[in-house]
Amino acid sequence: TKFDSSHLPEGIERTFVMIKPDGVQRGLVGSIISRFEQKGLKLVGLKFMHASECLLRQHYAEHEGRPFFEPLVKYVQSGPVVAMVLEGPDAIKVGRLLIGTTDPSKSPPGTIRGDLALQTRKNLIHGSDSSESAQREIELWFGQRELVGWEKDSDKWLLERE
Ligand code: IDP
Repeated sequence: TKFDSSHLPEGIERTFVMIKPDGVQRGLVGSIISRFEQKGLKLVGLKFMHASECLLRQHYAEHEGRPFFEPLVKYVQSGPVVAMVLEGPDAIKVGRLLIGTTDPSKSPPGTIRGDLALQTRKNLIHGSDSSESAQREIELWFGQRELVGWEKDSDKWLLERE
């Protein structure tokens, strides 16, 4: 596959996160990215784009046929989004924890959805839910040259490596 994660150190994962159009329209891009940055996850890909219908249908393929599928594709296509890839220990699980539960009204304070959103229909953000979906989504949204591996100096204060 295009993005084999075997080159990553043991326990280090990459996850795909997307700030949906409501996050962009509400001016929350900076504060949402900050939460991941402050947690210590490392940005290895970042772009601002208007996702095509075709891309979104593939991205949400597992929901095809559900009643919310068409409105969902329309919502995420209604304006530009911010797509990113974040790397770190347990990045997929950690990313989901920071994001919170699908329904923001049930998502605890301290989570992105719990603090900043009210309803499932406009829940601000997407994050991969498994290593399979992370791999699939990163390959779908990013080209190989758009991902940048780099050494983050502060990792020595965040990661126990020995
Ligand atoms: P997740 O984003 O928390 O992983 P999923 O179940 O994968 O949640 O659903 C994908 C997206 O579809 C949700 O983030 C939300 O925008 C939308 N969605 C899910 N369930 C519903 C629903 O019951 N009504 C409306 N939209 C929904």
